[in-house]
Amino acid sequence: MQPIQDPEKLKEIARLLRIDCLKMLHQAGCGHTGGPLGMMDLMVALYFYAMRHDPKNPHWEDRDRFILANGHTCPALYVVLAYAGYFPKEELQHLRQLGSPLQGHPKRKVEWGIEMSTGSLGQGMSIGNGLAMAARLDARDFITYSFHSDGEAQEGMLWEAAMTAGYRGLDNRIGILDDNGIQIDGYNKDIKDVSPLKEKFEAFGWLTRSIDGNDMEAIMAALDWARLREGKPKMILAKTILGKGVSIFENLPKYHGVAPNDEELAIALKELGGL
Ligand SMILES: Cc1ncc(C[n+]2csc(CCOP(=O)(O)OP(=O)(O)O)c2C)c(N)n1
Repeated sequence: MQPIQDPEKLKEIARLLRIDCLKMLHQAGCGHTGGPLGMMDLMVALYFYAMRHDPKNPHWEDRDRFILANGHTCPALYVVLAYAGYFPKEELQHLRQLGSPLQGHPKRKVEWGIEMSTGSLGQGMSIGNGLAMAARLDARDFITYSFHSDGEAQEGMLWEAAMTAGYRGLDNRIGILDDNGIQIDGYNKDIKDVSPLKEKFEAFGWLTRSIDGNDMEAIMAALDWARLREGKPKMILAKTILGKGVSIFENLPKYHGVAPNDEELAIALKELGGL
């Protein structure tokens, strides 16, 4: 796919995909709303600006790989993949239905752009390392991106793998961590504060960059930075707002894992200009 260079176009795609995401969740009657809305700007920048991929050739050996380690936020991944053309948009209506490939957590289906089954938090970092090491062994120049969350950063497994990536200097590896301060049971600071993430990743051998993860220009600059730096894995620490774009969801832990009801959907669509 040709990268979209205009941040205004990317912002518009993010707005449209927030609407698709909410409609899909409303139709399903269950699923995660807050995380996907918060990370949508990052996902749009990844798939329409930064990553090398071709929806018409999903098995392309040299495609960049994307692993959604915080698998519960897959509604964001599904709308991005449908918009990119990996599968028909109508399939979004079948989210979480029996028999649909679009389950509540990603199930691997490379033809549809879903690189790996995820959902058990912490595993995605190791999967990313494996792909990055395979690229090295095969002398391929694809980049492996993995997406993480602050709640996930409470998992020990994430840190074991982060240590490996640093130790091996996996510079073909880019992480993005959605730091929205919220997890399933409330605010991280009231449960187990994972800060300072920057110092922790740096101590484990990563280069880091902290950004506002809802600022499209900042996201694009950070992805450029990450692609150009050599010698170490790179982690983009993105502060986002859970539920971004819909005032009644923003920053409220309740919306970590519930779908919008009729009334909430109406308010959300009005605010996002989706009516
Ligand atoms: C190993 C593991 N333990 C527990 C869970 C249950 N779980 C699902 S989402 C979640 C909270 C994750 O926090 P975060 O991703 O920061 O939440 P969000 O930003 O999406 O609100 C938990 C504990 C899980 N998926 N995997």
